[in-house]
Amino acid sequence: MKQDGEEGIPQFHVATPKEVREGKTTDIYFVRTKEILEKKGLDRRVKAEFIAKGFHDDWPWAVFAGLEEILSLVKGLPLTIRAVPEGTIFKPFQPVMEIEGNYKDFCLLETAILGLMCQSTGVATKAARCKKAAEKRSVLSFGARRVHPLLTPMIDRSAFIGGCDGISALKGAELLGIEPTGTMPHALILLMGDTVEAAVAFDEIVDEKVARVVLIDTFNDEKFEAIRLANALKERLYAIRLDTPSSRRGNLKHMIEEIRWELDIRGFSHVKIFVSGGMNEYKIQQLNPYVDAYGVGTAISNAPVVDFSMDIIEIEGHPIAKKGKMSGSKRVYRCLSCFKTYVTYGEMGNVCECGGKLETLLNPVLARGNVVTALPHPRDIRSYVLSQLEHFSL
Ligand code: PCP
Repeated sequence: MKQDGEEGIPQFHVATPKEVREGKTTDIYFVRTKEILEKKGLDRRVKAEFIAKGFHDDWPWAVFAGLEEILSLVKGLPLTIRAVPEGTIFKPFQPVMEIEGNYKDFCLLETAILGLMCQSTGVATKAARCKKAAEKRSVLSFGARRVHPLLTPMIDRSAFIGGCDGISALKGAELLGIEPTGTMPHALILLMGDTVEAAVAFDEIVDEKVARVVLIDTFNDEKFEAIRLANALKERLYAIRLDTPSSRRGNLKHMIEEIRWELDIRGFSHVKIFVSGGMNEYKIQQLNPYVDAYGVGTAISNAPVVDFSMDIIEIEGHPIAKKGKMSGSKRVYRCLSCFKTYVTYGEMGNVCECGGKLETLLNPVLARGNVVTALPHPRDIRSYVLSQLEHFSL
């Protein structure tokens, strides 16, 4: 039987992990560079560092992500890497990773390493911004349908470590060791022919531990659907979800305020309000007074990437870097009290100008190809991000 990609057989247009490790996703100019250096016998030992000169939308900070996949890519190679822990909140011009080794041993992997870092850091940062904006309210990542399915597990992991309280797709949840979270699609209500009928069927059939969150914008006015539903499911109704199409949204905040009022005066103050469709950190801040949870798709899964660059900063032990770049192998310290960050050339004491204790952030993760750092569970990375978020504003 003909395989995917054989003449006339459609295929997924992706590289395999093996091809990525072989450098098959590299930019051609690195292949030519390697050939020239080899023909000229220029096998140089270098240090190269990864920084971002700025972030999209003037985000003041970003959440570093992608390290575990990078270690999976380079493990076993004669390289030594220092990096900040995954989930570290960092600022522009602050090194997040440094590779040391013979340039020829990793030059065909620069493209892939940057790809792993740039996309997941963008997604994790947007997730953290939405979580920061939502304060104590839940933020669920519903963006699997907006990206190439072979990437959804990475997108979901980045959204989760960035701060999302849950994700909707199966594989991502499996990788994270959590239950996938979801409500119900419009399709169920259309096929059942009525919102309340669909809710009752959901309540009859779906596992008790799944919160009864019912979509109310398929057919009729959301306020009257909410009242009908609450009267039908009473205490079993956990929340209503509004995914109202933009053509009908008008003033969404007022609509939700009205629904909240109508539910409360009828004794249904236990029913929570869940909103999805076009949500991002700015819309979340506007709707917070009346909303208990958010479903965010595109804004997180298709977050702008963080434009990291990898630049040589040392050749054969001598500091050297291109124009616009500071040479030399650096140290990164952060104060555990005021969260001020210092980037230095050489060691500095462990006391911040505020008197707080300094921690080093850029620490060994790979030593001559061996992973020398514990890989925290995504849940712990998420807790690390949430603990830092308290010290950073949007
Ligand atoms: C989508 C789905 C996601 C929403 C939109 C993500 O709704 O419910 O929660 O939206 P965003 O990408 O704009 O943030 P529909 O496309 O109406 O799908 P369904 O009927 O399956 O809920």
